This record gives sequence, C-alpha cells and structure tokens, in this order.
Amino acid sequence: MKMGTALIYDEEMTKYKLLWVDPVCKIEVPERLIVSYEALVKSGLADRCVSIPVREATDAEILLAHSEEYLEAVKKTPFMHLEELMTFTQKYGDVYFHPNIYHCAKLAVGATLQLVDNVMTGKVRNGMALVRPPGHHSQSSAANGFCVFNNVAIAAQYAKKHHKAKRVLIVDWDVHHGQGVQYCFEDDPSVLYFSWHRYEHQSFWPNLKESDFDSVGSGKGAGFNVNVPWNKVGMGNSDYLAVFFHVLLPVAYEFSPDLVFICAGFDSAIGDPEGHMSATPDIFAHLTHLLMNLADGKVCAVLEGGYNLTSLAQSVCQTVQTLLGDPAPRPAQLGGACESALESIHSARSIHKKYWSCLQHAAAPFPEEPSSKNRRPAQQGGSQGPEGDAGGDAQREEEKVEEKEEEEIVWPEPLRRVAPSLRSALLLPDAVECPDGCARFSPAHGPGPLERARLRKSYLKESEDEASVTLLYNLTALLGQMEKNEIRNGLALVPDVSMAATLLTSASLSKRVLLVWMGEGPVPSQIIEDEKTLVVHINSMEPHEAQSKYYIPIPLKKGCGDTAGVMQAVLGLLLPLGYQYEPGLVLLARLPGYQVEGGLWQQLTCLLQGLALGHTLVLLQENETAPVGITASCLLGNAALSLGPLVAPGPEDVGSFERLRLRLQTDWPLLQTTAPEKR
Ligand code: Q9C
Ligand code: ZN
Repeated sequence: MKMGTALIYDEEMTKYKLLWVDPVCKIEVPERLIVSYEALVKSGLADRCVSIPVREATDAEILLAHSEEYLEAVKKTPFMHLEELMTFTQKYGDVYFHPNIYHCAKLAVGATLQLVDNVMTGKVRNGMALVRPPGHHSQSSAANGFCVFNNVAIAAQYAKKHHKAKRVLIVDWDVHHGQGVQYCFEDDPSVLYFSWHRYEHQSFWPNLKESDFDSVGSGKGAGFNVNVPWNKVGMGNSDYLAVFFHVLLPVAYEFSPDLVFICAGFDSAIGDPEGHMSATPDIFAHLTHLLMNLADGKVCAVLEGGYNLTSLAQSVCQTVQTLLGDPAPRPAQLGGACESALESIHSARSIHKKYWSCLQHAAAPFPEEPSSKNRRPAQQGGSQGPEGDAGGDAQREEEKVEEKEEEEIVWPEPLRRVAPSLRSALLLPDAVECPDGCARFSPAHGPGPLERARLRKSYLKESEDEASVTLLYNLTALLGQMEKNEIRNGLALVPDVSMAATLLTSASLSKRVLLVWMGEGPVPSQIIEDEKTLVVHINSMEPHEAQSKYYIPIPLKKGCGDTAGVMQAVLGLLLPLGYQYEPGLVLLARLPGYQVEGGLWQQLTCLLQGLALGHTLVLLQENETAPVGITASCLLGNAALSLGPLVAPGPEDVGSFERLRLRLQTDWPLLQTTAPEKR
C-alpha cells in the first residue's frame, strides 16, 4: 500500500524579489512561500509529511515544454545588471526577473519532478511542492504572469516520458487561466487540462478569447481542454463544488487518469487581491478530497498563485492536511451555484457533451447572450444571489464591493481538524478475520438487563438468541463512540442489514443522517418516515414517483452493477445531495446480493468520507464477507482502486438522472446545472 505525503520545499526559492517599482508585480513576494511553510510547521503538518529535497531541473527537462532560444535567454539573466533585467522583463507580460530567479525557477521545476518521481514510484501516495516562481502562465518561449518555467506542464511531459503515464489530469484551481498549460497540451489527448478562472467576459487578465468555455482543444486533443470561466467575482464554496460535481469529476472519472496534478493556486480563495472570490480556505480540503481517489490516489499538488498571505497559508494547510488523510471539515450552509456560475457550468457541459458520454444529456446551449448578465453571484457562504431583475443598482453595488480594500475582508479561521485516535472499528463475527490495521470493536461493557429487554422488544423476534441482542447493543455502542468523535468510522457485518439500519437511524444522536442504500430491497418505512434521515437508494427497480424530499430512489435501467451509471449517479446526484444535507453521520448499507465491481464500491466508500467529518458506518450482510477487506482498506484511508476509463452509461439512465435532477433541484439547489430562466 502506498502511504505517506511528500512535502517539497526549499528556502532558496524565497531568495528573489522585485527590485523596482511595479504595481502589477508587487504582490508576488517571498513571504508567500515563507508564511505557507511556517504555517505547515506551526500546525505540525510539516512533521507528518515525508520531506524530500529539491533539485535543479536539467536543460533537457526544461526543454520538455520550452524552446531552446527561450531557455538560453533566461540563462543569461543571472549575469544581468538592473537595467538589463528591466529591459529583458519588458519583453514579457506581468512578470519580473532577478539575478537569482533562474536558479529558483530550475529548483521549482526540479521540486515538481521530485514529487512526480516519489509519487510514481510509490514511495509516497501523494504530495505537495511549495514552489516559487509559479508556472502555469509560462509558455514555450515566454515568461508570463510571474511564471518563468511551466513547472506542471514539464512535469506532465516528464511523467509520460519517464513513468509511462498514459493519461494525466491537470486540475488548475488557481483563479487565473493557466494559458501556458492549455497551449502546451492543446492537441494532446493524453493530458486533460481543466481550469476555472476569473474571466468577466474577457475583461480580466490575461484577456484571452481562448480562455473561454469554447476552447475545448484541437485535433486529437478536442475535448481534452475544459475551461470554466467566471464571469463575475465573488464566487463561493457552492460555485466551486457545483463545478466539481457537474463538470470536472464526471469528466475526470470518465477519462481515468494515471496521475493527477493540481495547479494549486490559492488566489481563488477569499481575501485575495487578484481573485476577489469568496470561497473559504476549508473548501480546498474538499476539492483535494474529491480528487484523491482518481489515479489510485496519485495526486501532486504544486503551488501557483495566492497573494493574501493569511488566506494562502490557511488554504495550503487545508490542502496538505487532506492529502495526509485527516477528515475534511463540514462544508457549512451550501446553497446552489449562483446564476452566473450556472451559466458557465451549463456552457461547459453543453460544449463538451459531444466528447464525454457522462454529459451526453446535458441541456441545449444558451441562445446567444444570456439576459441575466448583471446579476451578482453569491457572496460569502455561496447562497443564492438576489432574485428578480437586476439593473443599475446591482451594478453599482458590485462596484462598491470591488472598491473594498481586501485587507478589510475578514473570515473565520478554519476550525482545527482533529482525527479521532481510532480510525476504523470493525464489528465482525468471531469466525471472520479482522483485516490488518483495523481494530475489532469491543465496547467497554455489555448491556444491562433493562437494555437487553428494550433492544429485544423493539427490534427482535421472540425466537432470536442472546447473541443478536449483544450485536445490536454493540452496534449502538460503536455508533455512540463515532458520534463522540472517539472513533472515525466503522464497518459491521450484520445478519439483517435492514434491521441494523433501522436500529442505527433511530439510535443516532445526529440531527441529520445520510443513508445510502445500495441494491435491491425496500427501505423500511420506519426510516422513510423519519424526518432526520435522507435516504438515497440506488437500485435497478422500475422508476417510480413515490418519493419525498428525504427519500430519493435512483433507479438504473442497466442495473446497479453498471459502473459508469452508478458513478454518474454518485458524482452528479448523491454527492451534491450529501454536501447540501450536511449529515452528522453517513450510513452505507449494502443489501444482500448486491453485485458490484470492487473498485466502484471502494470509490463510493471513499468519496462519502468527505461528509460528516468522515463518520461513515458501513453495513454488510453477515454471510457476504468478500467486500470486508476492500471496504476496510478504504475506511483506513487507502485510495480506492481506479475504475479504468468509463464506457458510456446506459443512455436511458443518463436521461433519467437529468430528469431526476430537474425534479429535485428546487429542494436541493446544489443539483442545479443551468440558470433558472433557461430551464
Ligand atoms: N489585476 C499567478 O497567479 N497580473 N499569476 C494581473 C490584473 C498578473 C498571476 C493583473 C497576475 C499573474 C501564478
Ligand atoms: Zn493565479
């Protein structure tokens, strides 16, 4: 099992800075790296990582993404005087040179390659490289946007060449468009580049036509470039998650990368003077978590932008802590994506539907200019923007927000994330062996006579033996310790999954329980009627309308063994529902006879752990012991097995998901993929 998180950093990369006055470049300071690293050290996170030294990239490595002429030109900069550096700088846009920047740029590339080597050879599972200068704006023959060499583009080429990576995914969550990465892989179907970025209908830097949603790649690479432009500032947590659920993740799972890079810029976080967005640092825990089961967990995060030092340091910590496997914080009060974000989501889904079967039923594209151009997006917290016609007032208000000094923007410090001392407890019959690394659950003491009588009366037939009573007691005891945060997650083999689920939903102290019901068999009516339980039932029964806000059957014509279909339901329906619901506990019930690919079951188990601080309790049928090992592995924090490139899900199923989404989105706005007046 590949475990461990690499951290790659060297103080040397703080040793260059702007030497003249330039208001555009003054935000790119050495302190960006210093505060990020210090925050990791102070929080104890750095100590938990495997520290790996940087190295200089070789010329041959730099040439994987740059021209010889450009490399030779940059090579001369260490010997230039101030005047010459200023002149050289003027050849490029929004960047500065310094006598030591060439050295640092070689280290930034080398640090990224060290990360790739360690992840690809299995020395660590994942990792982060804290580097300066950043990379994603730099192009074959040009420095740009504080970037000298394209760290991630070079590393993606390197992984293909030296580690035989067949498919590489690059997720660019920096607030700027990484046009350098886009250009590098424009016609290359082996590298899928995803970027969201502040765009404002091309009025924001770098003001390129090709940053819009309709640049999808060219030639063989058509469909492998996914742009989601933000046409408003102020995008928040709900907007970011909606793009992940409805655009990036379905495409990424269909693509099935061997390696994932994150162009991890944190200028997309609140307080940033460039981005003007309102997503909070803890959202990066979720964005990271949602990518961590692609490519068998091989994720390389590489720092790009981020100019508010407080926001930057917090966001870096959230990312690294998630890579280390700590439970993600509860994403609070998610609304739907705002109208402008929905327009971008809709545009991206529509233009990509001919390339990705997961999007084949996305609604038709907008006719020309959307009428809602002036509506403001969600502010902090990401709740729905104001309804009704937006006119000049809304416009003026927006200008006020823009004028607000970024230093004035405050947000609460992310809560400390504590991992319970016991990660996984298993409740197994004596005859079933406990997988390595797991603890067999045993409560401090057994039930007293009164408790035995109560359990027997409420849940058991007369004929059942005392062992059944003990099992029920142990189940509630396990649940109790999970709810006290003494145990993170659990697995129980039970004689009757339905009965155990009924017991647990009624015994849970959580205000909200998410019950994921996998396979054939009715959900007990007692649970359906229970207001504090949201039931999502994935099955292969005939679709039926009998549903309430809290009982959501998702029927699959092709059956719930159809990997592509179930994955689509999980990413596009189950996860948004779960994130919106904010459960305190997730119960994952696998009904007897449920036939499913092991990797799919693992993906489900892993992805659900982003909810409820990782409090997942899995129920399996006693005589079906085969999934115990693979389930336990995921509960322990190992990555789910990759599913391989997904084939098209049943077309009827994709269509029925879309209809289900339409029907449910009034109650659950995070399911929205289209702006209201276009529905
Ligand atoms: N206010 C990175 O984040 N200046 N580069 C834009 C518009 C350039 C950002 C000016 C920003 C470059 C890696
Ligand atoms: Zn940026």
